[in-house]
Amino acid sequence: MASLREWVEILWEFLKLKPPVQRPFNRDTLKTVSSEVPIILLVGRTGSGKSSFVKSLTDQNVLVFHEENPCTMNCEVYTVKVDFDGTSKVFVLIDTPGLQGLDSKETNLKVLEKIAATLNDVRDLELKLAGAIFFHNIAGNKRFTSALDIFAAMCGKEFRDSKQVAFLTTQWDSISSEKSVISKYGGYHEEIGRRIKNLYPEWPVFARERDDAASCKKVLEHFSDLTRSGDSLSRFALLEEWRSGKEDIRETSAGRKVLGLV
Ligand SMILES: Nc1nc2c(ncn2[C@@H]2O[C@H](COP(=O)(O)OP(=O)(O)O)[C@@H](O)[C@H]2O)c(=O)[nH]1
Ligand SMILES: [Mg+2]
Repeated sequence: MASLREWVEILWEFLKLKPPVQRPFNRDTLKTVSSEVPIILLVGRTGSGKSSFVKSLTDQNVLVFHEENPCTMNCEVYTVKVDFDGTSKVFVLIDTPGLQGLDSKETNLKVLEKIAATLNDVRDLELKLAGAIFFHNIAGNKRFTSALDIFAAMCGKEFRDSKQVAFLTTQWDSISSEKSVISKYGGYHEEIGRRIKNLYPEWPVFARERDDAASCKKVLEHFSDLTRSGDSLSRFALLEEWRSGKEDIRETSAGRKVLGLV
């Protein structure tokens, strides 16, 4: 007969083995969405805070990066409800697998493939892409240009040169325990802002001081204010090029950027 302690251990093992709550397939989530709901693509290196951004806005089970779970290898589609001064607004966020350095060609191509396939579902269901956010973890690798170049190629000139793209720096709290870290590190924040403005003058630059919902809302507010005219997805280069190139990701501008061909 097992002792109480052994029973507790058996129960604990059982709980640990319990599979996480199944989320609907991305396409099933998208089928529930009306065409008015802004859909936003989240892109950046692994560990840049994409999944945490979603997690701070929802009770759903969101996989965030840690040692046992190094990276999400699939796009995940989430519907989130955000409250703006008493009015709630629904957004769809597409969490994507992390881009890697330029030497991880195969991984980066896989990431592009997953993004193209998910956006193709969005297009099939006649939904529109309201925008894309590029994430940069300021406490991590300061050189973000390779992932940013891949992202820029993915968007294509027309989409990229619009206000539909935002640049978001994250995890300011991890470099300082002081309150109001942005004001302390404001110099660096402004420097990034200047660099981005030189490259892509239309993009707003936001900062997440800490992993909270308020900083996510500020960013999403930008997209909810945009008047979405026309079919923005047809201007998103990765999807258009992928479709016209018989679904060969290597033939897209972003694929060629990953392969070092441009
Ligand atoms: N201190 C701090 N940690 C954060 C913040 N945002 C994310 N993290 C942590 O950074 C790690 C990577 O975040 P994750 O969202 O999984 O990155 P992803 O790979 O881009 O999806 C996780 O361990 C998070 O808990 C933040 O604003 N502050
Ligand atoms: Mg993630």
